[in-house]
Amino acid sequence: SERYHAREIEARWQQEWDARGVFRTQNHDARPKYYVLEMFPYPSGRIHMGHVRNYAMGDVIARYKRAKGFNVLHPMGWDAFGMPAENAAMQNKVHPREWTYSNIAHMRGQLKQMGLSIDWDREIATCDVEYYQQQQRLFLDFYEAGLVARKTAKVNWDPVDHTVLANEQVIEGRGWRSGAEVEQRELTQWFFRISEFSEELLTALDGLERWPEKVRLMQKNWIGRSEGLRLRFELTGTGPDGSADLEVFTTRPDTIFGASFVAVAADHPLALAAGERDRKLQTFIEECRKLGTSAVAVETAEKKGYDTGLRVRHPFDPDQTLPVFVANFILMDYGTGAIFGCPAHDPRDLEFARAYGLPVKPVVLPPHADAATFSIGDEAYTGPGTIIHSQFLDGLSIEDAKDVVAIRLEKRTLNGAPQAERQVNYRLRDWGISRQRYWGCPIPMIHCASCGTVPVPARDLPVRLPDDITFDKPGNPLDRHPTWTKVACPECGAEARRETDTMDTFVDSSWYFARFTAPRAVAPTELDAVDHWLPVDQYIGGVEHAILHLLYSRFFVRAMKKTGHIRLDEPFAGLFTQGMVTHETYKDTSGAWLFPEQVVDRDGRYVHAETGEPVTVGPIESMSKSKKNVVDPTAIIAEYGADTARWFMLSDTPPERDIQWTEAGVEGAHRFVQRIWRMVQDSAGPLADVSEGPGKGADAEALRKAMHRTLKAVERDIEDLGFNRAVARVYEYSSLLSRYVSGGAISPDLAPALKSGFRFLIVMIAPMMPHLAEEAWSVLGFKGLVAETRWPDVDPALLVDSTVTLPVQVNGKKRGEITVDRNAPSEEVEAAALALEEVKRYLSGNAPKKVIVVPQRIVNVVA
Ligand code: ANZ
Ligand code: ZN
Repeated sequence: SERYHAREIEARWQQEWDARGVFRTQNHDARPKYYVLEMFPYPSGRIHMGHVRNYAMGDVIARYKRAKGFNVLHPMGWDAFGMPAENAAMQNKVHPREWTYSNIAHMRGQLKQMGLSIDWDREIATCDVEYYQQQQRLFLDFYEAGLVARKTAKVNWDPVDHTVLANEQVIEGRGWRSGAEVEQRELTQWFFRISEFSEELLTALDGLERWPEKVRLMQKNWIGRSEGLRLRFELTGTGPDGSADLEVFTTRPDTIFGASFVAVAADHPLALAAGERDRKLQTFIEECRKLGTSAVAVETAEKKGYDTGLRVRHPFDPDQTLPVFVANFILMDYGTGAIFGCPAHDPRDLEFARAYGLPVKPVVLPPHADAATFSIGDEAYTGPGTIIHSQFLDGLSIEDAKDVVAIRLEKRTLNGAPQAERQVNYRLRDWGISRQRYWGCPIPMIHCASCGTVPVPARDLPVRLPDDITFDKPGNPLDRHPTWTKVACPECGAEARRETDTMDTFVDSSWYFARFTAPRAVAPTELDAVDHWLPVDQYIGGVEHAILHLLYSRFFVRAMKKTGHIRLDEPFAGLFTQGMVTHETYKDTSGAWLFPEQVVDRDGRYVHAETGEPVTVGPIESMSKSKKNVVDPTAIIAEYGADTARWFMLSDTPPERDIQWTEAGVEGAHRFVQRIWRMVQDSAGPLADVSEGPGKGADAEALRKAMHRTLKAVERDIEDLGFNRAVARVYEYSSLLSRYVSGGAISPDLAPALKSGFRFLIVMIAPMMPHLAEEAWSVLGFKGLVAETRWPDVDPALLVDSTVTLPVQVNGKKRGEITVDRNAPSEEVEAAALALEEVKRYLSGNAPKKVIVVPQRIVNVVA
């Protein structure tokens, strides 16, 4: 028989689907809806194996749900704004727009080669003016609704590139591109007030039952709700800023008797005022600023402090005073920017206390520990326990002690106000969306000398990105545009200046899933469409987006609801985070990385393909350009076909785990394609004029059972996203089929059942290997397209075993088993039990006293 020519065949079916508009989705349709979405790609230039895995999974679900009778929405778009386009512009003198759109064109072609069942009519790119114009509308509506704020904030500033850097772009204190030492700068920026929704974003997590527990937990921690106390310490004198007290935030007021110092952030007003008088402190403050304020930087840096010489009184022991430090591990924008330190029960405080020789006094006794001997070594004790060494708190639990301290201090007055106040605190900060970059969505605001900041009137949208920009100088090209920045103030008409900041690209990806429901609407959404389709039933993507992207999207939907663009709260009902694609790494004798195609296996040893020198095999790691352990999907598709690549991606490894790409694995998948193809070809002739039917005889019955059981199991596996299990069942089922085909000699009794058997096989492989499925479908003479065929109904009668296996007991002890027809009459069951060798032995020739048959359960022989 003829080999399967994937390239040709796949291209043909892709054209056919396209021509017939099989995957075009109407918003109005009587069938129930199903929205499946994979996180849209960044148009970097070419697709990578991670995309292949992600889109293969989504496509299985989309095709399966379509076969199950759903009206499926499965769209694709491009997360098209962002820094790399500008980098390309600087390096290769190509316009960011041109670079982006040509990448999109190339990648669209690559994705089409994968044979994805996508409604390409709904394609959007976030850099299309039709898209970002609606995003500007949303911004204005959010502004109107009080969800936008303009505030100053600290940012990482790259003094060479003249740009703000995200925390991830600062590597060991230096700009990732320029290598310059990053400065902390105060900039006035635009913010979305996501913190308005902190509580709601937290509590609604409980309702997201089809989200991985891990992701919900990550979001919870990111939002970081804590119940604590704002508590004021009295200064022994007047502070350098004229203050009489210092307010700290604590979640552990129960540890107040273990306090041995107080510390403030480098930018705390008290620190700044004290720094005015103390050059050394000034230098220390500057050092702290360089360290940066990202949580990671603060967490990992060595704890350092500077004693201001100021002292505060302990609230319950006025004779005891505590030193006030400026410390590098205190964040200004959390709580009050000041703490009391309890080294015995906080690791950071302990590290600090050891460095500065401060007392470490335990006040929480672990269960079963002895108060007389308990002391703190290298590790702070943060577990549960009972309060000790704490006067009126002694013997209380941590929770009760927190309450007692709060109640006492709430009642007490210090400098005319209660000394303490309870407070719920969130770690979640407002979302700074300003980027000093060109290739992003312009923020539709205008700065007027007399009117202040004025929104661009809706009728003047879009604020288009100008095309004529230059990258010859560092910084934001929009800033130095001679005409674009000049605009008449919408309020007073005087010459004013456009906002030149553009939006963080996370904004673009926070509502694209809503836009897909009416991608050409002249408003951000069409209410009917967005209400019909959302929430996304199944969202699939990388776990690297588990926090920010998902949280921002959840915020956006709420903000869109508040501004009348949507009527629900949660965008994604089901979420799945897939694992990475990994590969072995290789190095040559000089220690340089090698691409997999530069390495060959020579008699079980890896050598360099050209030089023949030995190659060291390194660890298996996520595919990455830097280690060269990448395999190009296009090359794989060209060699083996998309179906093989898809099948391999779905086989063996559970989708949430990392999958290792291997040559052997791909070849295995490819052999399976060929095997199915051969089987189909061998049977096509003999089955040409056969109509489907139950067939006759035991083989036909066994086959029918296998068909329905496999179908049922594959259904369940796909619904549970257990693609690897579905694949394993198809393997098993196809080898069963191949036994019946055995080179084309098919018995007439079996033929009608076998024809159905093939139909089932094809339907089941279609979500994973859609091209092979179509080809086999047509070769075997089935009508229409598999892509338009309903998933068969499982016949429940065929799922039940017609035989049952029963234990046989003699005098209450199990002595053997019999397998009988499920509905066999009792006499028949009894006879079978008595015929067992074991049973005969116990009866030793005598007739049994009694035989009790419990149908379909057990046989008991009384000897
Ligand atoms: C005293 C104390 C004793 C604390 C103890 C902890 C353990 P969460 O739970 O994450 O909200 N803190 C408060 N403001 C801070 C700031 N701006 N920068 C750095 N740390 C700050 O953390 C609350 C705890 O973190 C607070 O409770 C405070 O230290 C510290 F045995 O107060 B605690
Ligand atoms: Zn004005």
